[in-house]
Amino acid sequence: DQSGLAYSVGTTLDRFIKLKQSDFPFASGELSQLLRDIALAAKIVNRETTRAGLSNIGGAFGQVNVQGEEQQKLDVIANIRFMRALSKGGEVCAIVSEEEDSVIDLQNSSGKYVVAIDPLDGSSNIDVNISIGTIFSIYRRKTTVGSPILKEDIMQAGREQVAAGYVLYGSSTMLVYTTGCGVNGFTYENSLGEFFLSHPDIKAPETGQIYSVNEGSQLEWEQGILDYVNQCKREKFSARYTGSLVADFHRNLLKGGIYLYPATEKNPSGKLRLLYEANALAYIAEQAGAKATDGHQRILDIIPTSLHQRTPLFTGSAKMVLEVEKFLKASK
Ligand code: AHM
Ligand code: MG
Repeated sequence: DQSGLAYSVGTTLDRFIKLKQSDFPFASGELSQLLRDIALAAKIVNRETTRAGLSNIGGAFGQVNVQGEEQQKLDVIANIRFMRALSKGGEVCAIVSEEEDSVIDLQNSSGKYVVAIDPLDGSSNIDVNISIGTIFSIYRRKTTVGSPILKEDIMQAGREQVAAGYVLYGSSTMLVYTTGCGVNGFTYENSLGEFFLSHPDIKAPETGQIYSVNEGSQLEWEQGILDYVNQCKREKFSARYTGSLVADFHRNLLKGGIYLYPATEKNPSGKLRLLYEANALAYIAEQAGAKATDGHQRILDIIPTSLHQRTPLFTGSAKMVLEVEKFLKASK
């Protein structure tokens, strides 16, 4: 990486993106611009998030989204902000969002990219001041630029992603992303309004001592999950679960650990959505040397069949993910 000399901890996100553009041999700068558009929307959502308690925009909006869940006001706001950023930029031709029933075809004749996004994940945490996140995946469209959007542009396997990332609105706000050349994390400096490189080339520990799962669903788990979690307990691992996927994923990525959302009676295919939750995190996990599977196969190899498709998700330190797969197999 020839640009390696030109950036270091403290480099701004803008500068980093520019320097990294040379990683794409045919890049015309559109992907870079798209990443900048996302970063700008993230700053706006960060602003709305930090003052949510004050301006009375937290709380249920009274509407129900596609999955039948209560939509929070901030979800709606975040969705609007990201939609606006993605549609105004000109690089994107179609958007899939957790908050929208169907594909948004931007009718943008020059847009090369398709974006799948969960604008504000972990929304049950908004009102109680716990971390929330944005998750995004970027794909190159399959069909010719300028032609109508087809199913094959949208229903791409996760391994086709050209970039993916998340924003964690936590004790600090961070943007973590990959374009397939490792994972880098940027921390937001409020007073300057900039993201700065704080976590260059993130590598997940090979194993860890944290497991993150909603144990309230234990009676609904299949035997293999129960066996694995009992094993974690015998090894005296710590249980850590915020109910915000991005926060739980981020912690385990840095410290070593595993996040599990298995199939349950209520959600026989798990709860999380393949297109705009699992795929992005799976790509980041793999780029950091971690793993992500549905218990049997790589998340990135799943060919989606519907927009809001769900999948079980096991992601985190490589050895731990392999271990849970072993337990699942053994219990069959
Ligand atoms: P959301 O998209 O409605 O916010 O749901 C996704 C969230 C994840 O962030 C989190 O890991 C999970 O749902 C928690 O679900 P549960 O409350 O069933 O444990
Ligand atoms: Mg979500």
